[in-house]
Amino acid sequence: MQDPTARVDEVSISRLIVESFAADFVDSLELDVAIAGAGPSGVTAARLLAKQGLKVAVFERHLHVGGGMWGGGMLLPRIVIQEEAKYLLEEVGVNLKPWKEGVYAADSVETVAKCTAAAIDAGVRIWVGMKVEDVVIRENDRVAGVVINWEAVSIAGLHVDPLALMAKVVIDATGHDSVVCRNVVRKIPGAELVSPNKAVPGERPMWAEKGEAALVPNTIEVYPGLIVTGMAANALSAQPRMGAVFGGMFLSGQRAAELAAELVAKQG
Ligand code: 48H
Repeated sequence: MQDPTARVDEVSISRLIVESFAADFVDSLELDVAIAGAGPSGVTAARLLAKQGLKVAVFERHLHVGGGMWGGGMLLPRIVIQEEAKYLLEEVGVNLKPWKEGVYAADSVETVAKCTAAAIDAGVRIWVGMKVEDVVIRENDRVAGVVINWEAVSIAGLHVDPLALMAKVVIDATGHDSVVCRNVVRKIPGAELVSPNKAVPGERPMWAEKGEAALVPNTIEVYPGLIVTGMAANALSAQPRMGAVFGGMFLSGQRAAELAAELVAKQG
């Protein structure tokens, strides 16, 4: 039998990595939906959209996906899930342990792994180490794509011009900082999003039940072509944080997917 190590000389390794990356990345340049942030809301929205056959990519600034899930509650790797969101986790194979009526515990590592794997299996491309630093606009300032750069470039403080790609819809799933929405408010005169004169007020102090209840109603198209989901939605509408309860994040991701699918359909 041929020695398998003989097939992997340095040039073929480099060629494979560059060519394989280039082919997939070029395929991500025109998307139905571009999602900033691979936390629970972004990955759930991505999976549900890809399941409908839409072309979806997620851009995550870190090298790891999962956002705030890994650390559970204060580094104890458990997250709390309510009955209403149970099926969104069960359909990707997460084991939920009943705790009291309508409330379950999930292992945060298992949840990240299974949600991510299911999204990839549904056809989502997840690009890590890439930060969404701006949006592309078209007529009437409609959001029409994202501007991306390596997170390592911003950490190093280098002046490197970005790349851009087009998307029929952009979803801000960047969590507490609502990065994409803040950027739109800062750069587009008159873009007030949901709160006149106080465009991105930020989240309010903790009130778990109120914060959870606010997530789905605040998952909206905040600006033409831009949907906000997850913690970013609460930050945008001055709603409370909720600690390590995550049901609302998954349900908000589901709502974002519904809205995005409708907008994509309208654009044809
Ligand atoms: C690309 C970016 C950029 C950028 C940030 O924080 P997340 O987990 O967000 P959600 O909303 O899906 O979930 C929120 C939840 O994790 C949480 O924080 C809770 C429940 N908090 C309650 C409380 O009381 O504190 O994920 C956002 C992701 C992260 O992975 C970021 O690295 C990433 O977005 N991100 N990716 N471009 N500009 N900014």
